[in-house]
Amino acid sequence: MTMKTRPVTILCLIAAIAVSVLLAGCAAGDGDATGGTHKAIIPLDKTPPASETATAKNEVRIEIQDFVFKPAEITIPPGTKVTWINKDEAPHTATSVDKKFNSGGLDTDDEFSFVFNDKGEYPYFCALHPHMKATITVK
Ligand SMILES: [Cu+2]
Repeated sequence: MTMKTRPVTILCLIAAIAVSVLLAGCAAGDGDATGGTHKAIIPLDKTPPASETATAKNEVRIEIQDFVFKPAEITIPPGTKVTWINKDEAPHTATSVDKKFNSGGLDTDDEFSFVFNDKGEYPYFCALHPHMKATITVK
């Protein structure tokens, strides 16, 4: 009796091991595939902000005070970063006539920066007080 039962027990063990190896192999393969695609996406999202800040060579500040951009007319070389700061109690914007830039509403002491890389004339105004006009010339 003992001689007949042993081969059956061994066959059962081999079958059980084979099934568990197959299941484990499939599960591990799925995990690697999804993990790999997630990692590949992350670096692409981080590249644009770094290149924007790296292009600024000089920096100019324009104060908005008493409903006037000071200075209202400036000439700068390409690659200059212009920062507007609102020194009034009232909110203002720095809004490009040609829609090249738009600060949105700036409250007291709020700042907005834009890097001018291309030569040209950039007239702008305050969207809240359209009589406030100024121009940046890049050459
Ligand atoms: Cu204004």
